[in-house]
Amino acid sequence: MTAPREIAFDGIVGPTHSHAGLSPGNLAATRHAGEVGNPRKAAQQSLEKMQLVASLGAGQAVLPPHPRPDVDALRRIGFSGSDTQVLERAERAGMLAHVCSASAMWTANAATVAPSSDTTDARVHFVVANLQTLFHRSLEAPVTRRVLEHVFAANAFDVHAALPPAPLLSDEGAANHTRLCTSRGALHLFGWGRSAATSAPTQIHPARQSLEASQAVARLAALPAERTLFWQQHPDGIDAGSFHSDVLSVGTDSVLLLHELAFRDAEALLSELETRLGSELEVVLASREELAVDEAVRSYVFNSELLSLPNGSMALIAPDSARESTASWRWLERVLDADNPVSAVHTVAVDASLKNGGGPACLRLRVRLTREQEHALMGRVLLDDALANDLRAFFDRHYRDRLSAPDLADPELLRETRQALDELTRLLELGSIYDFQRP
Ligand code: SUG
Repeated sequence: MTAPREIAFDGIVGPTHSHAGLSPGNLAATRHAGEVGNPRKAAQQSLEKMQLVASLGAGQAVLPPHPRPDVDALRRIGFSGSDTQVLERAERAGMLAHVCSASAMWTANAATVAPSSDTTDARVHFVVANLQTLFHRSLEAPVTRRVLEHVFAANAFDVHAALPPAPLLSDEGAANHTRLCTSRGALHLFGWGRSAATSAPTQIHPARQSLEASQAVARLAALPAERTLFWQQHPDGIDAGSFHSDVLSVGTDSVLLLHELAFRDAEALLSELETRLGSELEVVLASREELAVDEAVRSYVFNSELLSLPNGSMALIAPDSARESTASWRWLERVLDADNPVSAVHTVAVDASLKNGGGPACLRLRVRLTREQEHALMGRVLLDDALANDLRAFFDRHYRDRLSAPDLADPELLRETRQALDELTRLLELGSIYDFQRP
């Protein structure tokens, strides 16, 4: 068995990317509600980010978008008639935007993943996230499951269905999960926002992830108890706009970067981590004085991708909004100066995604695979230059460069998006994965 490497699976931005303000507590999404979207630019920006990651020698792959508008979901909630009538009726009832969101692009919320090196049965486990907090995101779970079952079909992988969709088991996937690893072994840190015992910890914004869900995910993922740690997100952090723990923290292997308000009682967390992982763990903590929490959320500096590169160093892929904030940039410089493997910061323009509250780290699902497991992947999903060129041409051919709320009811958009996704599944050699492709 060869040493595993991490592959970032990014969600290809769907052709209905727009700004509908669907996520309370996600300040960027709320702030940009109603703006005209540019799906083509959004898709190209995220592809450029993926190409940067691949050019650094890190693993990069793609997952396909979900079919939107989701006409079947509208039928399930009582809209009837022809597809055109269903779209019109849903628009009049104010329900259309919910079934048009391209939110599956934020694959950090698709599932939680545990690599075979850490699980009791030595398989790679995926637990699909139920995303039950928000209607538009809850629509993702069945399609995510089908896509993951398709790509990770080999026996080395185990894809679990999402947890039952109830507030008690509210699960937002890997956005609340960090795998740290030192010579003492791996530790999976699960951030959670509320539990049955702490029913309403926040004052302003909803806490999405429940402790009960995180525990269920860890059980399903076959992670032994000694490899897990469950820690509460700081309620003040959530109230400041950190709806997932990846808005105020990022970590991988022996490095953890976090804001003081990412987790409750940061000092106790760090001392527990040191007990479990030893002094090899390198932590850089930003205090409120150094970086005000509002500014950290606005700049999305913690929502960077932290990559372990083949030469043993690490690089951060930060949103360019981090450069525009003096305090955030100064903090990044401190990360670079500190005694840790992080030796470079690259910034990327992903503003179309950022306007909906999704930075670089939201756009990828980290999957650690051995070479053998990598070879067992189905479909043409690993990004190389040829695939990047094909995707770029595909976006140019099929994606609009302007999409406003009234356009969502256009029956032509439904036709266009189905045609595009049908072509994309062929381009990615995935076969027929969507309901609309099945007789
Ligand atoms: O769930 N935004 C997403 C952003 C997800 C970010 N993911 C991570 N932090 N990992 C959300 O709030 C907004 C869509 C809109 O308003 O049109 C949205 O769903």
